Amino acid sequence: MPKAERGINELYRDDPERADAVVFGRRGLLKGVSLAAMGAAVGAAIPFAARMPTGLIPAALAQAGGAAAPKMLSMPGKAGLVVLQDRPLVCETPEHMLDDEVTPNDKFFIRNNGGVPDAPADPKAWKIKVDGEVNTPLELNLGEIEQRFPAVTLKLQLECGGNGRAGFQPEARGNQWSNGAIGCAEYTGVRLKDVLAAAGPKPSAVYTAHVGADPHLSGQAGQLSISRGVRLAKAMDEHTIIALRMNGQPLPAIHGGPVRLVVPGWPGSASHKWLTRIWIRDKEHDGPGMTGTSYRVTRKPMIPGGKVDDANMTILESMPVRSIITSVAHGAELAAGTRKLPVRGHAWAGELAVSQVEVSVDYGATWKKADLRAPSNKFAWQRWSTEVDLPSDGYYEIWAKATDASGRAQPHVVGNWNPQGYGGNAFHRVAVLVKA
Ligand SMILES: Nc1nc2c(c(=O)[nH]1)N[C@H]1C(S)=C(S)[C@@H](COP(=O)(O)O)O[C@H]1N2
Ligand SMILES: [Mo]
Repeated sequence: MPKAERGINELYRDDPERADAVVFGRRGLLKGVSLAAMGAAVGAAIPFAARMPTGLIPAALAQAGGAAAPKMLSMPGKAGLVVLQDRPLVCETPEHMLDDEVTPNDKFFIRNNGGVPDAPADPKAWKIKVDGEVNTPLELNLGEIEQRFPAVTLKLQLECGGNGRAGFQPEARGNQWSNGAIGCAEYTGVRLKDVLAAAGPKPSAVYTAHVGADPHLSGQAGQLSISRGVRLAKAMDEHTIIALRMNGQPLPAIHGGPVRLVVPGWPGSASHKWLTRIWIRDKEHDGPGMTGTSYRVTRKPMIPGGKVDDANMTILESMPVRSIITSVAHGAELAAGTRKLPVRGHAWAGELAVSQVEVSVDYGATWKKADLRAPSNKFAWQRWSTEVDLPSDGYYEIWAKATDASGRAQPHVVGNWNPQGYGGNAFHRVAVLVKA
């Protein structure tokens, strides 16, 4: 076993041969001493060891990771999320805490790039400006917005563009999210398209630019911590909303209260919090988070860790297909003799619907099709469920694989390497131990 202070992923990155030697005993077929060594490492016999690809890091070891136990969030109104960063505050929801059909406010992940603005004394007086390439620039407070435009309530997935980043090899820059930078809450607000229609986009209008009230970490006034935008067509989608409520409550301050955008299916960074201005532009927006390698993926694959060719980078729009297992926690211990295990979770695929979810307990040698529900509205995640057979006691990994409506499935390992690690959507793997 590697020393606890050195994570197995780190060891694989720095010295893959030694890592293999530590985990597998030697390269080659998993048998004899190597198998016994790995079984000891994961704490049990591995019934499907013969089907385990050589070089695969057992999930139990991979996610045991580094030295320190994860730091848990302690904040009124929030559950014990895993803190990835304090300043700005970035917190991930462990996958098994995402089992609810609709993600409650307390369990929703947090991704700030700057500070949190002071809560307004009178939320209804909070103003939003719409200007730029429009015939009638608007400045409306939230009271006026609610009065003037029809209300809409939708369940919408909000996923950070970097969700799954921890799977990139070599490591990609940024917060090392597992799969928990996702939530699907029920938001209430007005359609952005109704507000934009009232302003009257000019023929020159092609892109939005989003501005919010969160202070930059440098303390410099006027500097934006992030300002992204989307193509006008996405802004005009009827599921893109200006949200004032989350799960029936006034939008919590940490999630952008009193008002934010929700631009579902695209990187969460487009869903601007503490919204104060929508600037309509006659070209692609170039604010912080729009340029260089930010929120960009490759057109053609690049050499992992290699030199970036700017011309090969393109803005990430629809998020890729992903599924998570939410009914059983990673590292769960099940009673000896457990032979059937109900498994369920959620799946989503950016702009697309999910067409199929499959589950494997034998390292992908065989797959079982899960029951998959239709989304309650477009851009809501989809519930899947099934039951798996565990032929004996021992160590298992449950793998989930979703396929989107275009036929594209999640890969075994993260591909499409890009410098900031977007779109990493490898299978979610959960280790369980049926205690002998
Ligand atoms: N004003 C503002 N809006 C923002 C951000 C931010 O830092 N400032 N972070 C963005 C990013 S990167 C994500 S993933 C989502 C996260 O929303 P949440 O904190 O409600 O989960 O908010 C987006 N909106
Ligand atoms: Mo994000």
